[in-house]
Amino acid sequence: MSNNNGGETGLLSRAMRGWRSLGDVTSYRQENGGLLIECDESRVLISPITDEIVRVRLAPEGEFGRDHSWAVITDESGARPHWGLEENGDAMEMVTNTLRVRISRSPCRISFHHLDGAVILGDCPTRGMAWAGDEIRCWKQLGEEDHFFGLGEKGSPMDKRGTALVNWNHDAAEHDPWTDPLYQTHPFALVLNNGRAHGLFFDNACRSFFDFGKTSRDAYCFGADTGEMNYYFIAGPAPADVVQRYASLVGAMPLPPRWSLGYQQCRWSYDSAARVKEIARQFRKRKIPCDTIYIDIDYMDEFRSFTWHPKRFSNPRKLTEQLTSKGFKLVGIIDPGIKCEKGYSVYDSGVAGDHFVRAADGELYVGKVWPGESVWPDYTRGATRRWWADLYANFLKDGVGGIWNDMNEPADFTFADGTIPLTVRHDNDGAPTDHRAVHNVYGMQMARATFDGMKRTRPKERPFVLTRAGYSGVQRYAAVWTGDNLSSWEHLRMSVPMLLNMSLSGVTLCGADIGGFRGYPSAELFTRWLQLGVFYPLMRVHTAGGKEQDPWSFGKKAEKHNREAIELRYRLLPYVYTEMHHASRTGLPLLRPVLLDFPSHPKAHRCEHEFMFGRQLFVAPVVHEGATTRKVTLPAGEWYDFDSGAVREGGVEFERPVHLRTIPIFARAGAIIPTREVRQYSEEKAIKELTLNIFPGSGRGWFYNDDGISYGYEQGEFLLEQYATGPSDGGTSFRVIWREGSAQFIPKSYLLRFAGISKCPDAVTVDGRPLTACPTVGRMTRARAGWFFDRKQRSVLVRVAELPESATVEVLGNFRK
Ligand code: MIG
Repeated sequence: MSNNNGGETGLLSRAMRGWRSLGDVTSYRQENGGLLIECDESRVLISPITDEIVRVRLAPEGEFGRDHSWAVITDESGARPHWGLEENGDAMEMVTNTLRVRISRSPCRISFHHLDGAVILGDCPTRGMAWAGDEIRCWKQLGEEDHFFGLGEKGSPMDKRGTALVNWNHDAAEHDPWTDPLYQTHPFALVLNNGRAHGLFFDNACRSFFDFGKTSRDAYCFGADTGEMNYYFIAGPAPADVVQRYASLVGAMPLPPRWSLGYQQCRWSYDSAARVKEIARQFRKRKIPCDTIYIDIDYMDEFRSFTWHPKRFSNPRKLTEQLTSKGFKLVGIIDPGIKCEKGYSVYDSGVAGDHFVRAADGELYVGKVWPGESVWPDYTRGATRRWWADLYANFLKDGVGGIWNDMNEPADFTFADGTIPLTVRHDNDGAPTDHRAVHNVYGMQMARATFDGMKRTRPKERPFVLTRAGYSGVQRYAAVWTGDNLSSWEHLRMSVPMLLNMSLSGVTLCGADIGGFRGYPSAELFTRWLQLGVFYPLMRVHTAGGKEQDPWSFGKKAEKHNREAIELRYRLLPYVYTEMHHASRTGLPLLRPVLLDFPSHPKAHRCEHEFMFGRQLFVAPVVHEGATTRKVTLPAGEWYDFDSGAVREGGVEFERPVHLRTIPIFARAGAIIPTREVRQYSEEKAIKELTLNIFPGSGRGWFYNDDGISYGYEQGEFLLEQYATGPSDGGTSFRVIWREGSAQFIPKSYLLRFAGISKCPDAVTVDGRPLTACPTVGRMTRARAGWFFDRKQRSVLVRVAELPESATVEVLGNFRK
């Protein structure tokens, strides 16, 4: 389906007539921690935010508008870095501790340099920043080796060089890999040039675009229909520096509840309480782990948000109680389009509080979505967000565990462009404006109100919100799924670069509909997609239509493979949770394109169907139908097959044979990966025995644990351990480097699994004291402590009941020769 919003690729070629570029510098002065530059009537404000982040604003007619951002978290302290001004003839330079910002005077052009003068990013000398009426643009020089990533939710390919993209949140119900725009707007680009990175964040929520050298060979361009030319330059040089610094501006994902990292089952729709209970029963009966079941719009009473169907869901509280007793969370969909109907309490209280958007003539705007004639809350208004948040108080009493916000671009079936009219009025946080200025933040502000509502109702629990639309920073409030994909191999493949770029753009908790939303997957496609989905931060199956898409819907053999894939996710859950905790603190994602950890990898910009999962694992999912092998090139260094422990050299392509059950996963040399026994849901039992999978080589590992749901971790109720491993004089050693937090989250015992050992060791010691060698795993498991050599698995298992801080375990022998 084509749409009116997308694909305006002639943006640059359309004559430059009417465009004015910034002229000569006429005066300048320091102001508010920045440099205010005048070029006749135009003004530019350049403000270092930190030593590595510089903000640029342009006021073509000299008047800056209100300084307001939906994305950037303001630093309350207002602390600004120190910088100096150097003037030399035709330019002046603002110098921070790490950057030089050069402003040439005639004409006024801005470029960013390393301290030694080497240029990182410069305005295009001819055009620079320009405007025509309300439209604004900025042209940058395009380097031959510049490659572009980020941009949030975009189709293929991963590298955006040579493409032009539009940002306009859109209900792209039938998209393909080339459809643009989709549901979200993240005007953030990570630029990679020969292993060095910098970033650019264009914080303008209006309809905007990026043209990464599609129209011009030596320039790239970004701009917007209206709003301010307001961008942030973010220095690297490592891609991870850029991602972390971007997160410092727009916020990182807060630590989600652990249950949301388990397996999630969704469909449009499980349309009665009986059906939901039956699905739950099947999962437990078939021993397929699952944490979450979703209910789609049909649970409502005629699509009225916050209601239940009186017959099919006559006793929601009883339903959620039954689900809770089996360890399931129920997530319910809530749409923004409110049925226009007197007597419906949400409509009535919304009208009373003047919460719905109005047309330019002051009348309520009435459009059309699922409930028929509908009105839309103005989430850009503080009072409306509070009203919306409070609506959850009652709803959540029925025991719903999480909220799914859909249709919040917002989608409106009335017009061909799929959204509400641009002339509709919004409060815009106290600066009334029309829809065009806030369209791209509508969904994010809905998610924000939902998050606040959950938090207000259950102040002790971390909310789980899933949203379709969003803008930069949406990760502060919600997880994101990529909308209505298709059950095809092409869409399975497309999801990888899409989610990798979303992850670079700050959206850590993201996923695509596993199995595909429209259409029906073959058994093979479904299994392969589920296997890929093990590594989606949000692992959710979703579909629409007549056929079931449950893990058991494709026959016995497929069910077995599907169960194995889901079980793998549950085994990896301690690792996933640890890495998500790390992400919440650093802004670095769980799902990582190769370029993030290996920027110098010669093909980093083209590795789009393989990725790092957390800091330690490389995954090469099978993405082709009927595959019997998977071509893999690992990044430089030594790697170990996660299952067999076999060593693999990086940098050389090889073919890994694959069966239908195979998921090619490789661990870094020296990786330490915490895993646990399979459970039917994330909180079924506390970890009894934590397995640490230790791979040959020198490296570190981490384990994070807490109660999985509360904010207790902010008060010290958590455990964080760091380990190290490496070759030692007599063999291999493992050590607990430090342990932080509270003893209650320490596992009852640890199983250290030293992989890649093909000869029986001479001895295993803990702090120099020898442990008992056990003839079988069973014996070892029964003993409090001991070790066992598993010849077949080529590993040494070491069981210890206690692992005190700074304890050292050594596996002694000449076994790696
Ligand atoms: O107009 O609620 O993307 O996940 O199942 C379709 C029904 C509305 C679109 C969502 C999809 C959901 C469906 N919704």
